Amino acid sequence: MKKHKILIIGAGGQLGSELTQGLWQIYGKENVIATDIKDPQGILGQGNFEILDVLKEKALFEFIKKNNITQIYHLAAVLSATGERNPKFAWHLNMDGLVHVLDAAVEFKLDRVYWPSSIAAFGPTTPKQNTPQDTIMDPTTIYGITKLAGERWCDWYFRNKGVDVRSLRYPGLIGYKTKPGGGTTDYAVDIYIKALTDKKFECFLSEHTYLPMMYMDDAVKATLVIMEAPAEKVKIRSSYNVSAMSFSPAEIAKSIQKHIPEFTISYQPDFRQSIADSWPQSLDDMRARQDWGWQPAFDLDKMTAEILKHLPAYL
Ligand code: AKB
Repeated sequence: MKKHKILIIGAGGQLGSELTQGLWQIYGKENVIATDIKDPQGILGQGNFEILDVLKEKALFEFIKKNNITQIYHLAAVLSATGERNPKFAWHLNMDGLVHVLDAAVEFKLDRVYWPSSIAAFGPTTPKQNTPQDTIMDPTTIYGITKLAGERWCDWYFRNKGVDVRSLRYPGLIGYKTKPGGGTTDYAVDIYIKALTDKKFECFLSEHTYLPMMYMDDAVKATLVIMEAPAEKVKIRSSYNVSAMSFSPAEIAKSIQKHIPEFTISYQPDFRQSIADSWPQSLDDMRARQDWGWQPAFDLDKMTAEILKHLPAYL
């Protein structure tokens, strides 16, 4: 059996740090190198970690060669809210970083590559309920534009260069081990922290803003399952819809109140409201279920119970 040597780019982020732990468990710390542009914090502290900037193509290629890398998880990206503040840099990192990785996959004949897309690749005229896999995609944020373009790059490298690239359109990801950075769905992480520390939360989205969301354990599971799937089962090479739950700020507040009755929420929508309003409210992920057996395990109340149990140790 071929030995895997895995490189994670952007391992210090919210998804990266938990995915790294999952990969360490499966493949062993010696076979999984976590990298980012800054020293690791928190849960990445005791692993195989190195500094690497995906925008430095030559250094990236040298790193892959020196370490005999066979697979890359490329997670480094600017998210939706931050991307609107610095659109040129979001384009540079999100696009050039991806193309560097895909070129490296060709050059070093990598076994496979993982790259995340997002619900942000959809836009205001996309059907909002049960958004189909194949539908109108007219993203209005620069982040969403890079995700849609990135999907097309992945599909192009698969068809024209034979790169075995796999991708998921993540909903908002909710975890408690690391803080998120710069996303529109991040209120659903902060709300748990504030529920425990202040017993109140001011939300930057309005009360009934429905968005698709996913608990981090499910996101890590979906990522590992699609990466383990035999190549012939991965029939979509742009990116798969994956879904777990949808809720509004009012509903997550109610779920928290079942554990912390005195918790209160208020609403002060800002520029992120129009980003949220341009995204789907729920997704049809039938293709992921049929093609490679996707099945989420967490709904809103199960996730809330889990987070409120474990989060205090991380505050
Ligand atoms: C964001 O809010 O920008 C991200 C996403 C939905 O991709 N969490």
